[in-house]
Amino acid sequence: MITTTRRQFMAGIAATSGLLATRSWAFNNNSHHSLKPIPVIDTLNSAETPVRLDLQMAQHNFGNGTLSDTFGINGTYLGPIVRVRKGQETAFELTNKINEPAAIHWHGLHIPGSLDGGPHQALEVGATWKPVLPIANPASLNFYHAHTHGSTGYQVYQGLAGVLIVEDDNSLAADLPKTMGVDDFVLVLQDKKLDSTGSVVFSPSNVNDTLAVNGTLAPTLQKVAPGLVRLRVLNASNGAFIKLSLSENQPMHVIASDGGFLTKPVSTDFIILSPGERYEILVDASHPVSLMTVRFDDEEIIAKPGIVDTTSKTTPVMAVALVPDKNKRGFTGSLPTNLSVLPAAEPKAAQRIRSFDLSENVPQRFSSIAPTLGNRCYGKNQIAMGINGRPMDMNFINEAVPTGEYEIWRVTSQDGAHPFHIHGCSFRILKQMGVTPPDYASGWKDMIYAAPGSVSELLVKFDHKADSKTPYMYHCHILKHEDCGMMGQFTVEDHATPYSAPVAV
Ligand SMILES: [Cu+2]
Repeated sequence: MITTTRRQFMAGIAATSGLLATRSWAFNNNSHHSLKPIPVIDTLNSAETPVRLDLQMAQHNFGNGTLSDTFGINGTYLGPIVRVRKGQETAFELTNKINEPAAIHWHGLHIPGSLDGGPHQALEVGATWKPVLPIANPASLNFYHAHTHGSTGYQVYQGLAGVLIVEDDNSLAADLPKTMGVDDFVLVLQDKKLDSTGSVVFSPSNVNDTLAVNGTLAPTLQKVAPGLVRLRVLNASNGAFIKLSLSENQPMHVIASDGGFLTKPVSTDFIILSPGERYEILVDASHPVSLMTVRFDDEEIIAKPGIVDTTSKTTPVMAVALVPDKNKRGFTGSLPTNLSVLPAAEPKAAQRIRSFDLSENVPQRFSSIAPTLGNRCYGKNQIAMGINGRPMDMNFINEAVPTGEYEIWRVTSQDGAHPFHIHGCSFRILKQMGVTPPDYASGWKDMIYAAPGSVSELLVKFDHKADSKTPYMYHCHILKHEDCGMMGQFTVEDHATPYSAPVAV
């Protein structure tokens, strides 16, 4: 839920006095009249249950003074940050007050398929869903969002998305910045298209140059407590890959990936977040520093072993200056040495290998039935996309997986870089595009990129069940690809006979 107060806006302007001489991209490219802080998203604490989430029609001001038609969850755009505790059962109450069916999925949570909120669980208009979620994840940044068959891209873009933070004993005791809006910031990044009147409009096919952070277009300046600042970053874009770095290439310290803390901070010049990915980073804001963002679409990025190539494009689309303010009291500690204990990712533990080949085309016989499957494609002459030759079919189970057994999932792509996501689990990346992943991607993940001509492998185990009525999904997280059928379904059951549908040719 987003609300930008006049007080926050004025604070941003006040912070500029005396700082205009600072050499940073943000200051050189914006008049002080346009300086905008990062909006703080309201937090709902699971101590007050049920956690009520109302999906509603709205109009939202993205910070440019124009109202845009949106969907919001409790507010005018996006939903509140929901904070839950590991080990607690948390009751939710979701009501669909928009004008079309909508499913809400808990991306990242390890919960049974019956609670997962996938496309089989769309809420009809006016309906209420009361799931009680047993929180099993370690401390992590998760992403609840629309997952409605054929409409995921549209509904997420309109605002049906939010952050769910799991805390556990380790995270609560950790010596880390924890004061929201002072030394700890949630950043929900999304690219947006503006029409000639300044309204944000749905843009199904393209990736756009304007980035919104927490529902505000291109914030430019945030006052922070001097010292280490924690940024919890979610790329909630429909299709944009986002590279984050600091203005003078200072190191950023990655402390957590999709599924939780790394073992220790990993220092890096930059990170890349595909749509759906999350990272938490610590940034030294003892002195002003700007967070730079460069965006790529799936055709602009060039896969090279292990990582997408960022040399092809370097112009930032947004820079947010983090400016220390002595009046803000925040974290005074130093970089932690240990964050968590992760088990070794042991490929030998795997009992089988499954393969997933992602493609923007499917064989002719599936192209002809594609219009009956409820998938929605946006590209010119685009009829169906698929995995292993098959477009998403709500009535077809692609894989059957036994509970509690390690497997290697091998992910390849025939065209473009596809960020692959699996429901109901966290996994470990063994190989990303042929080589060991960057250290910051060595911990718990639920996203991996696949690119043509390379093999990516992950080690995964499912601890919860999903039957054929509410199976789990695996899919490309470029939402126009997911909506067009680049998705499949799998069940997880005790002692299941492992099954993979044959690759369709
Ligand atoms: Cu894709």
